[in-house]
Amino acid sequence: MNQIFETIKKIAFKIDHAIKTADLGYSDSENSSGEEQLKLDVQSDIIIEKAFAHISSVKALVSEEKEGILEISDSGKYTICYDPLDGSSLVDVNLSVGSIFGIYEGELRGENLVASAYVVYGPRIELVIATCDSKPMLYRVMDSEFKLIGEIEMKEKGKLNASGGTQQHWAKQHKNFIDSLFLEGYRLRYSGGMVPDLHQIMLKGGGLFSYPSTTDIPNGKLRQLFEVIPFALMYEQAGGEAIDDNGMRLLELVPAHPHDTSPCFFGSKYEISALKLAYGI
Ligand code: P6P
Repeated sequence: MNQIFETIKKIAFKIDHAIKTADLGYSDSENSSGEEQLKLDVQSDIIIEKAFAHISSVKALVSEEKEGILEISDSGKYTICYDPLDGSSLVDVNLSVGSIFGIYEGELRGENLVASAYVVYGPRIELVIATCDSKPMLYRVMDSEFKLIGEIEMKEKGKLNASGGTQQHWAKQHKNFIDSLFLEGYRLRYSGGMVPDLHQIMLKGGGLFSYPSTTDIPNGKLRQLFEVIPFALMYEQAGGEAIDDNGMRLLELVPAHPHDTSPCFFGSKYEISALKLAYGI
């Protein structure tokens, strides 16, 4: 597993360089969710694919930017599902973006996630790694190398409210719940980048990130294998919770298709309990 984490550190430097130097235009292709791809999306995907191509512990790769499973090695143990550059459309307005990695052993489902990692490309490059046996560990680049900063632990109750999705398409019960948090004094912190938005809530002590089922996207927007399940491990290991709109743990998701999405709620225990009450789940 350490071979994989060390490879992710090398990937982080390469993608950070690409972000700072690449052409921010659109390629003439679409990803498997039918979204237009930036040249940077394609370039980031290639960086990751090349980096893992000869790592002996890697069995296969599944990219959010492509259909299908790329077999790497029959003797490999882990399948890495990754979003090479989540929120990439924010690069051209100079906001933080990230890469997300879910490391699975066996069938691609929540219960088989053994570790997850994400990189934040912001004013500083930061990396967070969590396994099923550890709290999320925060690393920060200083003097051109990753330095361990420490464990991430969320408080029981936070102050931040990252409310995703188009508000005009929210269910009434969701709007009432989100408004109730603001009436309690929560502060809106939402950039449209899942990685920095979830990173901020974890590091600033807690709160709630929500991307619900909406009338225009009933199954939610965020992808189970590449985004939702990897962050669910992060939040649970940091002492928080991660559930869907039925109250099921996101780590119990079983995607029918690699690009399936799910409504998702990540937060401190207080906020998730309040959401369950509001949703009657
Ligand atoms: P919306 C970025 O496109 C992304 O996939 C996530 O990074 C982010 O949380 C979400 O979409 C933002 O979606 O609909 O709020 O703009």
